Amino acid sequence: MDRLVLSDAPTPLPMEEQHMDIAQLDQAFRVIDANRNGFVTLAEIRSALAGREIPLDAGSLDTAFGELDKDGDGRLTHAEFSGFQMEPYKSSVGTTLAKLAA
Ligand SMILES: [Ca+2]
Ligand SMILES: [Ca+2]
Repeated sequence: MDRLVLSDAPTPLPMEEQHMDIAQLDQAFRVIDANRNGFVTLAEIRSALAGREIPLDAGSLDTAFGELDKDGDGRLTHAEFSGFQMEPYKSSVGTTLAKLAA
């Protein structure tokens, strides 16, 4: 078997704030997806926040969830969930959800 040479591995990206948000939301998705089926529901988000006693305006969450659920199946894929890193969702609830990664 040939040995892989990793001499041309890409250099890591600088740790900018934007990348931190993406990494945190990524981790938050895994925390929220309690049954690990690859989707997060509104109930899972509420449960995760309640479990950590993180306050979040329910109306803002409902609105953001509904708008990010592009196919309207009542659950967010990882791709749909990543919309929380963009405005206006980032300011309304995305930053709060990222706290679940801590
Ligand atoms: Ca789930
Ligand atoms: Ca969906």
